[in-house]
Formats: sequence, C-alpha cells, structure tokens
Amino acid sequence: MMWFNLAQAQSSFMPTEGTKIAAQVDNLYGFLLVASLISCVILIGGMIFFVWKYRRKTNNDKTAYITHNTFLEFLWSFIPLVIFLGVFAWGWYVYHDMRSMPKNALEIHVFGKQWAWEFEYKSGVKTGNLIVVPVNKDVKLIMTSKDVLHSFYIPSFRIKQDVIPGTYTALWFNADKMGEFHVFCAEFCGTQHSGMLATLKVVSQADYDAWLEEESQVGTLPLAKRGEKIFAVKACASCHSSTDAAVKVGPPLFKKFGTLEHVEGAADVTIDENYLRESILNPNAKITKGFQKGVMPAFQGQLSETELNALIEYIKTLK
Ligand code: HEC
Ligand SMILES: [Cu+2]
Repeated sequence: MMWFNLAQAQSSFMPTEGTKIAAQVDNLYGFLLVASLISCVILIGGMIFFVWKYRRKTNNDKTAYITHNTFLEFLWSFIPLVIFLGVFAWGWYVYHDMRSMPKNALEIHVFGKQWAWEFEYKSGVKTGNLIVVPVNKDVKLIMTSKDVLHSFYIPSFRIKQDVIPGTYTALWFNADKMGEFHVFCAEFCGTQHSGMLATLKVVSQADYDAWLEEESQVGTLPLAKRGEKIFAVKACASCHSSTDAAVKVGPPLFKKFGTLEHVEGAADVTIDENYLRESILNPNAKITKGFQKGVMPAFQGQLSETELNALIEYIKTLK
C-alpha cells in the first residue's frame, strides 16, 4: 500500500476539478508548490549546513576572505530566471485560455445584488441563486451588479471575476462533469455577503432542455405557484423564512397573513393585501418593530402587477 497518494491528497485538499481549465490551473499550482518546497529545502538546508560547517571551532579561527564567485553567481541567477520565465509562459498560456471567450457559447446573464445572484436566460427564464447548464458545452456569463461590487466565484472551475455596477464583465467555462457546484461571492459586499451563495447544476443536454421548457411555463402556473417561483428568483428567501418562524435578516412570512404586526412609531397594523403590497414596493413606509430601515430593497418598478399579485397570493398560502 502506498502511504501517500497524490491524487487522493489533492482531492481532499482542493475542490473537484469541474473543467479542463481547472485541471490546468491545478497543474501549474502544483508545480509552483513543489518548486517552492524544493527551493526552500535547498536554501534553508544549505544555510543551516554552512552555518554548522563553518562555525568558529577555535578562538583563532579565521574566516577566509571571499568576495565573489562568478560561476556560482551566474548559476543562481540564470537557473531561477529560466524557471521564472517558464512559469510566466505557462501562466500566460492558461490565463489566455481562461480569458478568451468562446464563440457560439450558451450565453446567460448574471446579476449580482445584495445578497443574491440572479440569472436570466435568453428564452426569458429567470432564476435566483440557481444556475443550470448543460454538460460539455461552452457557457458564457455576462455579468453586472445592481448595487455594489461583487465577485462571481466557482471554486470547482477555478474561475473568478469581479461583478461591477454600470458595466459588463464576463466569464466562460465548459463543465465536463455533471453534478452540483458552489458559487460564492468573493468580494465583501455587506452584512449578508457570506450568505450570497448560488448552486450551479451541470446536467445532460436533454435534462437542460426539459428544465428550460418547464421553467418557461411559469406564466401558466396558478398565481400562488408563480409567486413561489418569484419569491425564489427575487431571493426574498435569503431574508425571509417561508417555512417556519425563524428570523433571518427580515421577519418570517410564515403564518403571517391576517395577523397583527407591530411597526415603528405607529399603531399595530393588520397584515392584509395592502400592507404586503406596500411592504414589498416601498419597504421603508412602515418598518417592522425590531428590524432596520433600508435593509430590504424596494421592489417598486421591478415587479409587474401580476408578479406582485402572485407574491401576495403565495404569502397568503404560507401556513
Ligand atoms: C436584504 C434582505 C431582504 C430582502 C431581499 C427582502 N426583504 Fe422583505 N424585509 C426585510 C427586512 C429587514 C424587513 C423588515 C424591515 C421593514 O419593514 O422594511 C422586511 C419586511 C418585509 C415585509 C413586512 C413583513 C412584516 O412582518 O411586517 C414583507 C411582506 C416583505 N419584507 C416581503 C418581501 C418580499 C416579497 C421580498 C422579495 C420580493 C423581500 N421582502 C425581500 C429584508 C428583506
Ligand atoms: Cu456580493
């Protein structure tokens, strides 16, 4: 039995390699790690060895007068130079692949916002914190932010890119393994930054087509079902619990409809359709007691009347 298995050590050390580029990045990283270890042993080992070898042995030990050694100096400059240039060329090669956007890729729009990821497919399908892509297909993400700086990071693909308000940035990948992968925000963007997570699902082309078709049917679902989708897409769920009374960033919406709510600086209000409407479109109008103003984004102008109805109908079913 081998006491050390490199492939095994690597897989417990690094996330799954989901693309060819990920494997290339890991090779370069592995080379740098091993080269650094070897240099470290040679340098520190050599230093300790010479300190010991040339230590003062008697009181009148004299140090030899050596000023330089052209051959040695040439070697220790030239060898690292060759290695560094090699690493540069290698890094350039991988980076070039990583940054050259493929033609005819499946393009998906990505929005970063405090604190969720939204995805928009060309067919009009929208998802929140969930991106589904077919396996072995070039996918290009066209990304922008609705508020502050975010960064789209898929550790398993070894790719990461800042997502900037007012401009587009892009990433591409070709996933060669099916499964679920993590997406993180890698730019500190506020209190819920660490909760700004999405799931990337790599599925077969057939499953992808079926999924897209099913999502396109959202408009024909009953209102409350549609509301459930919108609740997910708009990432309401990252701040509001819909299944229990847990307090997240915002108050839970479970079993809330028809109850009395305490609001800051006013008499209690009954949670009815109008209260929900106002709370969603203009959250600062009434602040729920115990919560902060300005945390919930205003959805005025971001939801159609039908979408708003669907959300309200959905909230009414939470019991
Ligand atoms: C970034 C976190 C965040 C997001 C996203 C968010 N909310 Fe809120 N929401 C809050 C906070 C905080 C409050 C309490 C303060 C207030 O009243 O504005 C609140 C209050 C509410 C209330 C009033 C609840 C009550 O008990 O008084 C409703 C209804 C509501 N949100 C619905 C939604 C819906 C629907 C969405 C998605 C379209 C959403 N929220 C998205 C944070 C959020
Ligand atoms: Cu972020």
